[in-house]
Amino acid sequence: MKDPTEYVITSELFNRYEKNPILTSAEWPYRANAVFNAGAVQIEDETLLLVRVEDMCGFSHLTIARSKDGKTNWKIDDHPALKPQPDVYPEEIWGIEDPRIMYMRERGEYTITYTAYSYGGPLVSLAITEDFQRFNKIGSIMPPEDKDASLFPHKFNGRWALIHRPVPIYHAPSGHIWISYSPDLKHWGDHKIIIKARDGGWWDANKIGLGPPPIETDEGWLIIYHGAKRTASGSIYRLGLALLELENPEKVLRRSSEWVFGPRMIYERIGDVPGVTFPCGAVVDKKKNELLLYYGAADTTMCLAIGKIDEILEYILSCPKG
Ligand code: BMA
Repeated sequence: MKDPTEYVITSELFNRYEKNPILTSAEWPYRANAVFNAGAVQIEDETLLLVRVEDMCGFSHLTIARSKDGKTNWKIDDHPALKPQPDVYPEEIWGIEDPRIMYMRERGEYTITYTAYSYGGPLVSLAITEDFQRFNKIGSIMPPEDKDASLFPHKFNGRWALIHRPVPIYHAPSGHIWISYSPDLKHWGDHKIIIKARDGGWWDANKIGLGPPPIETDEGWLIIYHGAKRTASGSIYRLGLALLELENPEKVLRRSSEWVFGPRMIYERIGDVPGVTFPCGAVVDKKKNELLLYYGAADTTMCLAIGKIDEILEYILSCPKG
């Protein structure tokens, strides 16, 4: 039998870092089952990952790892930055997962939207920090079932905007990408679907969700989203692209028909949940024209893939109108 890595398609827009995985539970400073689905942000000369760590009870918390080049020599905190606090936030009873980090220019603060795993199912929670040392948990902002959420970095017509993925009871399990608005980051309304899951045999049929937070480019907001295609042996989590209008992110300018990244390597195909590539964070290095995509592989390790920003934009601009 051939090694599945021999089937790697070389024309993918994102190239895997040759030393993947970049973080595993083996080098964690304390006992952990898996480290994956990290949020990412560049702060001055340092890349900060807020890593989802699954403990040996099955619950997740979030711990910081830092690196100068975003690839090697990760300094991992020996304690969680954010942990479930079900006594104060009952919705965190079964853990907190999958953070997306956004710097809010006007406020000079970072927002962290994450999944709180409540009795009623996963929901969207928000925490705010200036320095990644002290965190102000705002609490839940969307009821279950809802996840894959990120804020935009500024207001639109006086309101903050949130991308998220509620799961409806009709046609379940399914879910489209929605946008909602708030005057104060607490009260949300004006909910609208912006990107629909496709149907039938598509790679992004039935269930899609935002990957990293929206990335501001000259052409529009670049959206990297996942599609979960159901198969006889579980779902395959692959990634596609969309482009939203800068002034009005409800307007989808382009959307890729094909996926641009998906599980191929052994570390993406074998793990606690096989066949999963799941990014919650990306860092743009404008000088190098690079987009560093940080993704969880098989719900087990943290990996990195790198794309050229101009190639990614050229590709999405060649895709069908949204
Ligand atoms: C999604 C999320 C992710 C996870 C993925 C694959 O629904 O819960 O945290 O990586 O499933 O298990």
